[in-house]
Amino acid sequence: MLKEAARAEVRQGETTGAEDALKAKPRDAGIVVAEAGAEQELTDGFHLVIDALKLNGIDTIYGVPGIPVTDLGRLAQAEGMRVISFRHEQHAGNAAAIAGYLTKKPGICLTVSAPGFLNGLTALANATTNCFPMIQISGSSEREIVDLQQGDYEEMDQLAIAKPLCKAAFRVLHAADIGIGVARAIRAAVSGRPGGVYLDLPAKLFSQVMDAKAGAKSLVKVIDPAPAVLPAPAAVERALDVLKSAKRPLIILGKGAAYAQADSEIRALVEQSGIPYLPMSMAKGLLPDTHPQSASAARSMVLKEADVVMLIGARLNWLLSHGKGKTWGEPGTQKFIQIDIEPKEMDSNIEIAAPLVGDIGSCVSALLKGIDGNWSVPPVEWTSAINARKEANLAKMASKLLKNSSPMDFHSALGALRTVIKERPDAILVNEGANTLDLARGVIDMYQPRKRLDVGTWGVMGIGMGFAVAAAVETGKPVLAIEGDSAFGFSGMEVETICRYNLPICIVVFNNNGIYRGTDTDPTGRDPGTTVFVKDSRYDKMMEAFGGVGVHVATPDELSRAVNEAMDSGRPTLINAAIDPAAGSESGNIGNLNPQSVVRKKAAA
Ligand code: ADP
Ligand code: TPW
Ligand code: MG
Repeated sequence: MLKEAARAEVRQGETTGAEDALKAKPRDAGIVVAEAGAEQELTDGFHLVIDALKLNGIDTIYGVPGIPVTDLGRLAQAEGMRVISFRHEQHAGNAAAIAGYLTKKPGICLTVSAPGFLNGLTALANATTNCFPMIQISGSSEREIVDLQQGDYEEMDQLAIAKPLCKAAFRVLHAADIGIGVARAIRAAVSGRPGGVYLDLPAKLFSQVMDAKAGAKSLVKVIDPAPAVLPAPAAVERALDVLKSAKRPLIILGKGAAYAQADSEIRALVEQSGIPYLPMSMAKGLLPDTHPQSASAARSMVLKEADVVMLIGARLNWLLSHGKGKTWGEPGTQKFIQIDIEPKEMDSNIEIAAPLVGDIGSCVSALLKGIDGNWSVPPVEWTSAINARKEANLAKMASKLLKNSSPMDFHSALGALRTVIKERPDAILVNEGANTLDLARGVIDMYQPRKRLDVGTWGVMGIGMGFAVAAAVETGKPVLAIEGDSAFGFSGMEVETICRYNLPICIVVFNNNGIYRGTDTDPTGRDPGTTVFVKDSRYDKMMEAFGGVGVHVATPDELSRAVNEAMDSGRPTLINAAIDPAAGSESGNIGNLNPQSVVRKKAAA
């Protein structure tokens, strides 16, 4: 709060708006004009935004400073909020998104106008796609000038641009509406299917001044921001009937199930029903991957052979081959039950026999009631067939993991990291790349919920450092980021941020000299191949440049020693792990989605 007498100390940042507002005639309801010299307690737009966030339990902002939000960051820090300044907005946005996923409170990303806004927008769109709750708060230029297209500093109609890319978008023009604007943004982000929300705050708003008491009254503490959504009893009955009819049932857990934080209910459902389950990538660890009912190591088999599939917080998108095609059984032979808070998700790709619309905690609890009584566990033919397949596949993998080769291939390097996570199950694993992603997902068992953070629904590169920073900030746990060398490059500059905030993050760059492989060449001989990088780059030196620890390793033993040292010390560390440039395959596990030129292949043959 500001005292009128102390008006001269009002921070002006890069605007003179505060002074203007004090002199102005009352234009709008709620803005109290202070006559010069009056002893009135005042507040301004900056403080109201901060107070509104704090009132709603939001204590961290991820962003990049600049006009018109520089002072917002400063003041937020002064008011006790954690403000994490990044080197690029996309990474701040990714940090906010994953903070939202981890905490169920919207993560906040703060950006400057036009270019900064656009840099953050990729993360906002990605958050929406992944159902992560976040709010991008962006400063913007003045409406009067933007709407007449008169060429303001960083002019852009940001609200219009954000709208199609997020779940909801709002603009606040009057200081007295900041409370309600922030409240709407919070509720929109976390209620129902979570997602990204855009909040547009034009520069002038920040320096608008109003009576402090009226300002405090204008704030809104959102009551029950994400209300429970109870499934209809008939829908629960229907789902139970379908489930009971199954001979070869399967549960698929998605990241919505991990987000819901209904961990004990989900575990009870799996264990009391005896149904084998398959975790999607970020649902790994919801139950430990070593759980006897996990069907991960028999994935292709269970997807093809299950007769009833219950999806819990997982969509039938490309990651599950849309519920049809050769990944699945004969059309019409498999029935689906789907638990989701978003009714529109049902029948998105194929018919859902038993849609169960509600929040996962409520739906799973309702199902559990139907499972204690006369429930019979799935036939032993089904579970033992799965176990046999699992054992065979795990044995095949085990021998690959033990090789102590130099140069390392993906498996031998991942074998070392698998042990690290086994011994440190509370560490958070961030993972991106192609081979580095797909193979790590299969090799590294997770033991606790919400410990695996990765490229999600879009398979987007660049989430690495933003996710790692937020994971460390929000949980205080050590973070291990396993990064393809290409993937790392998208957010690599944030190693400075990691060093600046001295975060317990250990980055392992799987350096195979390129995207998928390091062996491509330019057929004309003029330039480097399109998928390769400078050979044997020393990414470890980047970390050293900012005062962190850089290590170069060539064997699994060296790798495991270096990671353990980093995790013990908690110091920012980057381990450059040399991987055989010829070891990877094009597009990792999703080569089938990669159109390749038949003509080029013929010519090469
Ligand atoms: P995955 O990629 O792991 O398969 P998706 O992102 O495709 O997971 O699916 C997550 C689903 O979870 C979304 O359809 C979303 O609506 C749903 N969801 C998110 N939170 C909840 C919740 N609390 N209750 C019910 N459904 C939820
Ligand atoms: C924003 C396309 C998918 S995977 C990948 C790219 C560029 C990098 C793979 O190389 P990396 O991994 O990380 O070295 P590895 O182990 O196989 O060598 N731009 C965005 N997102 C995506 N997904 C791409 C490009 C892509
Ligand atoms: Mg690579």
